[in-house]
Amino acid sequence: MTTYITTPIYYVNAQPHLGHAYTTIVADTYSRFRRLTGDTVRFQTGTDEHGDKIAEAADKEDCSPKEYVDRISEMFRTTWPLLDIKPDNFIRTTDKDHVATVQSILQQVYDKGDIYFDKYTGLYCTGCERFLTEKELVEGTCPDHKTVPDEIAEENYFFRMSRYQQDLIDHINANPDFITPERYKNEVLSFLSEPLEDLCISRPTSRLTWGIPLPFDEKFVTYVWFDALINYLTGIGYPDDDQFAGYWDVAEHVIAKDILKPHAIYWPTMILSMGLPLYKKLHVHGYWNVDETKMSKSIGNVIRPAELIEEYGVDSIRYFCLREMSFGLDASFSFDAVVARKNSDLANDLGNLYSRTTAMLVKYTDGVVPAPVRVDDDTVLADLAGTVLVTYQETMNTFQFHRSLQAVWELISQANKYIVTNEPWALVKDTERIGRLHTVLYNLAETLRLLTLLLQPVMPGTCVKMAKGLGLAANSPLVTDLANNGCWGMLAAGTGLQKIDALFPRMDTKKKQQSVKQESKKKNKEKKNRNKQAPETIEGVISFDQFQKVQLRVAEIIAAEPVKKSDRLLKLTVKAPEERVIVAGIAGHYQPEDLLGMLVLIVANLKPVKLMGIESQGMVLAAKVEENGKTRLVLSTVCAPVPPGSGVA
Ligand code: ME8
Repeated sequence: MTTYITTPIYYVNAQPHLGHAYTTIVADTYSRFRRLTGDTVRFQTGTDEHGDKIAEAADKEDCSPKEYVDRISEMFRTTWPLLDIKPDNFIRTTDKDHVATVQSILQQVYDKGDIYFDKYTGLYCTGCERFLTEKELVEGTCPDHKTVPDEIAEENYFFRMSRYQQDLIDHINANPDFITPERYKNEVLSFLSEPLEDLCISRPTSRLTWGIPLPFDEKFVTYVWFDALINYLTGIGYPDDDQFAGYWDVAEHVIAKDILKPHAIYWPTMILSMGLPLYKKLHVHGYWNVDETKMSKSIGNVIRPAELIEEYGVDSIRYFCLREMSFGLDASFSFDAVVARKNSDLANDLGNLYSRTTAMLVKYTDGVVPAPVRVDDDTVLADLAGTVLVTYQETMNTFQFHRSLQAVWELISQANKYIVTNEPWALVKDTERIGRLHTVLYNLAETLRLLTLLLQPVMPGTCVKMAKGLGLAANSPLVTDLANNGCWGMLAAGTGLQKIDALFPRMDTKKKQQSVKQESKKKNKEKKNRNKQAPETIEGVISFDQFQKVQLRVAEIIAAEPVKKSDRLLKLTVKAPEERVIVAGIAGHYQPEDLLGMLVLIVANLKPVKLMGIESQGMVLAAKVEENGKTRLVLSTVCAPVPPGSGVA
């Protein structure tokens, strides 16, 4: 099979930030995953270099647009290898062949009668590089750039987008996976339920010269979106290249929701006018926010990928991005969240499993993978690996990367438990149980091999190390061929291990504190301003390590009832994800029936205690408000639905 995956081509009016990095990591991960399954893959990214924004940015820097775009485009190009992102093609809209193809498409669409000349007055947002409708404005400003759009009246060329409105609606309805996640498909259909206006596709040279000249009127240049979207075709050799059709048939675009309309409406109608089949899929993700605001160059709250990599390492950042964001929803960036993921998921769970297993293999079987004995008696890891492999592939194919990683971590966590339950250190002391020891060690080594295979797309560098430690070449089919080796039992007994360094040394939280000092200083200041009564110092300070021992989870309340003879306690049955009972002192604050279905935060690893004869297995968190000498409790909850049992970072 063939895969063609693209990112947006980024504007070169500023340097790359984590938002750009995220989309490009997603496309890179997907392309690596499809390669694991045996596909021929083409992955394209690039830079969008024409238009008002770029001309303005060059002007500010006192250089020609060409000098300016060359410099910033290079910054994008050189950032991607730092993140282990390997595109097959990096396209620039100033490339000669792109310019020629845009002009020939414009001529074709014009000749067909789909472009006409007219007068137009509209509200133009330079940040978005497009006219906004009144409906899109929030209190008179662009919702993304928080600026008042300019009213512009001029004569221009228009593309008859409206002509293709019904065809597009029909296509979306007939192909439920055309735009995913579903919320974005619904957004587009809702937009299309109103008559579509035609699209202004030119700018007079009196206002802007930095663009591709219209082939049929040299007094105009092409509107930047009409130019930019065509990159998806020119990058694969449209129209003449032999490889074009093979890639175009399977084209998948990844974008964030800011550019949904150009991709889900302008682009398909342009393609329909050209007489080409529509792209296969549009994958839309949410925003990375900092302090609840979209990370954006115009707001200035950006996180630079290069700085993150230096501090935390490439693979920790790739993992963090994919694990922390539920594709389609917004996510919050914080340095603390990166450190927590690194220390807990990578150093503790994965790193420890790897180092414990390889250390035991070195100690108990001279660093050689033993042959399993009585395999049929012990299929716990093999069975779980089977289900994880299915979930992993389904979710990777549907861009639910956080779920793929959750599934892989189930296997890691089960394998860590497997070590504790099977006590290899005891087995080795008993000559009659050496066969059992060999089975246990084989199962653990095979789990590591499968983990190396499954984590390749997300953490390629780490997987090279993991493969090496298992005595396998980085390109061994055992760790790079999911189609043939994505099943249990492929690691050959007799494989000799090699020594490698720890995969993820725990993050020194002090060091991290230094580097994020500025951020926390700022936060502290804000906190103080918010609550003047907040104490200056906090008593009973605990370390980050101590805090990490507290397991916080999201739990769904599935039953609630008063506790007999108590006017303070309620007995709650929660799913977290296992069912458990928690006795909570919230009777005066909530009616039992109001609690059903609520997603609350609980401390999951408290030692059980008996309250009024009922064993309470945990504690529910609530805000404690002191008002007029009385205490009011308000349960802490999450602001969007999440599966019960989700961890709290
Ligand atoms: O729109 N969170 O370029 P652009 C997540 N040139 N993703 C983010 C993000 C954030 N806070 N900020 C940016 C353009 N992105 C056009 C595209 S395509 C034919 C032309 C990512 O530089 C995300 O992928 O403004 C978003 O869609 C893209 O950068 C916008 O990049």
